[in-house]
Amino acid sequence: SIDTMIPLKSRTLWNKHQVKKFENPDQFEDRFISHVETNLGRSLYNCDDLAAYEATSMALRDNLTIDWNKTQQRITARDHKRVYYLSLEFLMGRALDNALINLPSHKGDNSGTPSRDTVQQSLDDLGFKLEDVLQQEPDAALGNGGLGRLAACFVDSMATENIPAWGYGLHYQYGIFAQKIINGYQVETPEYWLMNGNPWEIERNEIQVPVTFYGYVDRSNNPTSSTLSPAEWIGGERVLAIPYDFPIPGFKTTTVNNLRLWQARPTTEFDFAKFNSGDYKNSVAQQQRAESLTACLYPNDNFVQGKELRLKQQYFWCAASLHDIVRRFKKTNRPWTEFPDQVAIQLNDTHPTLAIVELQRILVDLEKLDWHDAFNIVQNTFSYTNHTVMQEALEKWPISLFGRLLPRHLEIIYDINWFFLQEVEKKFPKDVDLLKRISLIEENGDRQIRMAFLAIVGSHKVNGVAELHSELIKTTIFKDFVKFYGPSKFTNVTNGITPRRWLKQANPKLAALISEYIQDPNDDYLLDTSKLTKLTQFADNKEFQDKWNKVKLENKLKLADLIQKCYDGQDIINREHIGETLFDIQVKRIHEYKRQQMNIFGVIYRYLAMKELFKQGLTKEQVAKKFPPKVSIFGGKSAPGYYMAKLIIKLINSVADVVNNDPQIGYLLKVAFIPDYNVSKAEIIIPASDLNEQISTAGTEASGTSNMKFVMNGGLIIGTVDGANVEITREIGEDNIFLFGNLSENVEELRYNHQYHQKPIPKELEMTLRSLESGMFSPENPNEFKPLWDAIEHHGDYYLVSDDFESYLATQELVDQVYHNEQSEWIKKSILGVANIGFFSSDRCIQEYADTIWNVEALKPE
Ligand code: B1H
Ligand code: IMP
Repeated sequence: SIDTMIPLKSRTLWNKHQVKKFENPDQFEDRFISHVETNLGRSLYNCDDLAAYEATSMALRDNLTIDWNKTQQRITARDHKRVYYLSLEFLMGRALDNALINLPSHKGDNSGTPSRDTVQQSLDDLGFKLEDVLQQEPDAALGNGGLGRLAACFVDSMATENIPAWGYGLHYQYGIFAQKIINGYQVETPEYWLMNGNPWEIERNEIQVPVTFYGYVDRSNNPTSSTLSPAEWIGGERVLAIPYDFPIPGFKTTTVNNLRLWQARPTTEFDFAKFNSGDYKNSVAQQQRAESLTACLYPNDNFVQGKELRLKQQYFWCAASLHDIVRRFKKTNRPWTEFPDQVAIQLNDTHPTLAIVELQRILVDLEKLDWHDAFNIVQNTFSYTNHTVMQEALEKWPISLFGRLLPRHLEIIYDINWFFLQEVEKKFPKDVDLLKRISLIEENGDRQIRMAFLAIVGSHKVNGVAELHSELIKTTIFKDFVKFYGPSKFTNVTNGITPRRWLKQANPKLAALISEYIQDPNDDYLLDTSKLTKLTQFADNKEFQDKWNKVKLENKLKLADLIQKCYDGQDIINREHIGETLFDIQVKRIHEYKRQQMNIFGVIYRYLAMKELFKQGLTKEQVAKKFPPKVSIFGGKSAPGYYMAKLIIKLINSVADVVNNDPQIGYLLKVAFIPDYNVSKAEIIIPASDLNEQISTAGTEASGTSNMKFVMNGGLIIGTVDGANVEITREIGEDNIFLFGNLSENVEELRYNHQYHQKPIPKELEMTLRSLESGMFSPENPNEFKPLWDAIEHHGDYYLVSDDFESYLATQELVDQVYHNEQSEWIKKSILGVANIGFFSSDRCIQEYADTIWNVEALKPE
């Protein structure tokens, strides 16, 4: 039943004035101008591209908001289960083009209803170019990399699949920093993405959730009671959480889901003690501090810093979200036992693990449920996704810090642990070592809470993000938990990407070619990606191959423009030869485990080998036979405090400096580092790739998702047998991917060998490292890159560059041969890749979560 604040007698008036969506170009234009003149306070005399972007966005948001209301009312009226996706990161990128693609009308449907094309035409008629208007939008870059972009693809797919779902996150004032390259070094600058306001968000000042920190636990009412009975937490510091809502449209559906991001605000309570003592300035300063809580995203990928402010962010976000979820549930008047039938909460890594503890606290302390009844509800509500096995990325919080900030939550964690260990003891009596290993508290040295273990105990399902990774967590970091719970609690859901953004939006020309040939004018293949297999029949078709190649060429030219802009107009890429130049691309966060260092060492080796041939008197044509034209493209941010990653960036830029300015080499080899890699740059870069590097040390990259994006855009992968590369190979066939390197099962032994035996360095790598040492790329400071060769030669080569280097080079040689001597074969591989990438749609992924973890069904609009 739907309740309302409006008296029944007023209902007719409300219904009479029901707000309408714009439903044709004329109505869009009307809405556009009305936003320019009213909301923006501008007019035709001063409406620039920015105002056009804002007005277009507001017009689209109006439509989405109307459908948002309908969607939410439908879910409430049907009393349908909701999914809540808790993620500290949502790397959304731009919203406008995405909203345009999700407009109801599509090619071939001449109903006159609005589509991207009609809006483009309207803007043209109003005096604007859609391309320029789209450029006005800053990226919503509230994430680091894969984990944050995955959350963004998931909200897209949940809306498209009509799953009633809300994302919950933080409304950071500053997203991931902007990266500048100055003299070859990364420099971070703050990215204030809200500079011009944000037409996509609805600030809901009417909702204010108080969140408490510090203080103490009061048991004075009942001094004999144990920690298991209700306690009162007297907080020491209070802030308010204000939601900012972002409508999430789906493709070919009017379902609009919600992404709710919380921002911290000071409470209106005033510190009168300070005020009376005349310390007005200080009491204002204290209030202002509240807002700094959600000021910025921690810019580390696959690394935890363990700062108190981060823990505060996590609790602030979990407490506000849980408050909202519980409030919504209470409106149903159902008994608490039905909470898990109405609510599924997915934890995107361990960052929101406190939500488990917070729900237990609400149920026990505030709702007075029995401890065990409460914890049953908790376990049936939550599920946890693990995204990494890297030790430095596993969250652990020191007891001392944690207990000061959240004293009651610490008690609850102790009690969860107490009951858990009792169960373990019952099942495996007298195994003291097991108890120590499996405990939620790490006891050696500074005592710490193991957040991943807490997430496992508080959830009914735990999943990894690709098959290899999901197997790996069961045999390594979570081995003891498999022993205790049995294997069925642990499962796999292989990651996916949304084909709307990563094919249709990023690569409109390829999308058009595909829909033409598979005869799908309404783009249904973007919903059912198995339809892409129809491309198989054209893989050998000469005419189709030519068109395919032409699209790639146009995309490469577009990327060449971007690179030229990044290099202040300097044209690094020779456009005359662009069609025969292999674009070899590695774009992702800079990390030693992702091995950008191996890639750039490969480039250096290639350069040295080419110079050697020239020295032997070979002509450019002869050298080109062995080393055909290639441009090596890099992009990615390093965490600000990650010394080695920053050094790798500097090396790439130093190598670029030398190679790009060597007239003997010319267009045969170029190196480019694209600064400030982000979602909107990815949309230009990925469609232009011939070859994509996915070369992590086997067993370190949980899944990777850009690998899927590259294949979906006709790029071929050179990669290790790691993460989702394994399943990509299975889907597209091993003839269509270039795999190399050691396998994850051998990594431990190889590392051991480095520790205890001097292993010889392969001669190509030796040559490369000595050129670094000679100062060839840093004449001013020959020792600049010493840490990079030391890591391999003296510090155990943890990432196994020396073990994989020869196989990497040999595979690169194979790549060159196929690309240049068997062009038609290459294009065929490219086509077959796209034809068979359908499995990696995030729609499939969301269906798996819905069926096997959330137990939730779609709720379609009527
Ligand atoms: C991934 C992270 C991550 N795994 C900690 N772990 C962070 C860990 O700020 N932190 O503390 C931030 C990020 N990110 C990535 O997740 C994996 O490395 C990828 O392989 C995977 O594709 C992606 C999505 O599952
Ligand atoms: P919430 O679920 O209370 O956060 O409300 C979100 C939105 O869902 C509201 O703005 C309404 O559009 C819709 N909604 C939720 N509950 C009700 C209800 O009881 N009556 C009418 N609309 C509701």
